[in-house]
Amino acid sequence: MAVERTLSIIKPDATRRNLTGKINAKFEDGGLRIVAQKRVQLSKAQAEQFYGVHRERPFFNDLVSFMISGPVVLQVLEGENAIARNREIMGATNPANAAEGTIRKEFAESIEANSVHGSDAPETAAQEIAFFFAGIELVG
Ligand code: RTP
Ligand code: MG
Repeated sequence: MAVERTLSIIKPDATRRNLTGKINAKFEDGGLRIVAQKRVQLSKAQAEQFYGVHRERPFFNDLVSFMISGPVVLQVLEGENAIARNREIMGATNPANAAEGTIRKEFAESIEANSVHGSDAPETAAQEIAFFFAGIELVG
């Protein structure tokens, strides 16, 4: 297994409820290292571009509105098999289907307000990290 990096976002429903530390503990306890982290307010244009792959989906406008409804925490997580590992720690997109002990099972409010984002493949991880972070901000 290779050491990978993945882009994580703690979403506005979670920052609003002050859950950043509890979510970070799940990542660290799960074997991932937070190698970069910053709290920002996304603009509408940034959220639309980030979720551009979903532009034609019926939930796109709601998703963009939700993602700019408050601050998010952008993170780069590093570890063995980090992309898949992170998605295991997050749990299924819909919290109703998420396994016990996962972030979404414990914290998500709905299929949309589901507390975290994680990249889904090596190519998207590299793109998403480069979208939000400069190389100098990544300290392994
Ligand atoms: P993410 O990209 O945020 O890590 O989540 P994911 O891969 O598990 O889910 P994806 O299919 O990529 O969807 C992106 C985000 O859109 C919202 N969503 N809403 N209302 C709906 O039916 C619906 N479906 C998806 C969620 O916030 C989801 O994480
Ligand atoms: Mg996704």
